Amino acid sequence: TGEKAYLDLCKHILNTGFNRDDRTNTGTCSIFGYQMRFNLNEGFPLLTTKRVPFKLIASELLWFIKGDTNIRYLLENNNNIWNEWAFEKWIKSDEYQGPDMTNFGKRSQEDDDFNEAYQEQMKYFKEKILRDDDFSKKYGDLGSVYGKQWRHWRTTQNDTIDQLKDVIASIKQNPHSRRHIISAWNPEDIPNMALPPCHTLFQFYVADGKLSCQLYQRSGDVFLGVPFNIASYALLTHLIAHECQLEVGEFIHTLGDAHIYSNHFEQVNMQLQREMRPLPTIKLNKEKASIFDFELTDFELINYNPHPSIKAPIAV
Ligand code: DHF
Ligand code: TMP
Repeated sequence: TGEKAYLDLCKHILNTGFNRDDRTNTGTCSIFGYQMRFNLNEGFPLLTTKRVPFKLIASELLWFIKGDTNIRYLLENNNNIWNEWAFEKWIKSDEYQGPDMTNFGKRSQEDDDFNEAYQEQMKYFKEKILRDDDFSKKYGDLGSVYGKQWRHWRTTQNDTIDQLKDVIASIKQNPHSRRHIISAWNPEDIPNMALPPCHTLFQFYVADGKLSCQLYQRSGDVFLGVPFNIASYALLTHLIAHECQLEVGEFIHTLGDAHIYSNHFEQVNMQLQREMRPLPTIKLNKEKASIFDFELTDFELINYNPHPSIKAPIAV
């Protein structure tokens, strides 16, 4: 369990995975089907073998919980993790007049001159999202991604369903229900998303006064995305347990295609050589009853003393 489960996954992929091409043309080593368990009473599962930026995880989660899908909120919180997927929509639009940015993710890693031009366009894009309301509405929105499906799932009757609110109510009213499920996978809406949801479906379970959560993730970038996803769902479980006056149980992470990108092999091997340290703990502001009232300042991460961060390029 715990961080060891994550390091075991990395080793397992490197030892047994298939080398496969992928959508981003980066190449991956990949396996299909894997499960990790994190007992949330043994500490908060934020990796210690590299620094993982908790603030970015917390602000992304609050953005989902608000039902927001526009990167403006993330940028206001100095969170740049979703920029590339909004930027892509902008450079593909008729309004974009700058230098050719086709395939910017790969080209920016291989060509210094191109990277300089890309950084400049990205800086302009970010400033415009922050300052220009119309531009931000048009190009800051990632479409029907997580926040939309969690809080405003559209029905055939032209109503919306608030899955998050409904699940919290059902955990309170009928804790032993086997139907505490939230799905981000909306087949009809997939074409309207910047990226089809990677964390696809999750379920809650109550036993012995403890709340557990299991996530099915269809696709996992094990070096960059998965450490965020583990901490994000652990935090969500703490938040919902807090609101429902339950203790926390386990976070169970089930993965479909679990892959390490070929340009992350070196980083993973470096991380595998490091010793794990004790996990941090998390403290939530007790004055806030509802998860919908939480802000960044209501989380306190205690005793996080990780090894240094390890940089890696993200596949777009
Ligand atoms: N695409 C791919 N290829 N992999 C992903 O993990 C991914 N994740 C997305 C969107 N698209 C994706 C959303 N989540 C980072 C982490 C999570 C994430 C997006 C990006 C990331 O780059 N993490 C860096 C630090 C970033 C920073 O400090 O700004 C890291 O080292 O953990
Ligand atoms: P795909 O849509 O072709 O599967 O590409 C999505 C990539 O993003 C894949 O490498 C998985 C990764 N990813 C995560 O690992 N976690 C996340 O939360 C998100 C949004 C993406």
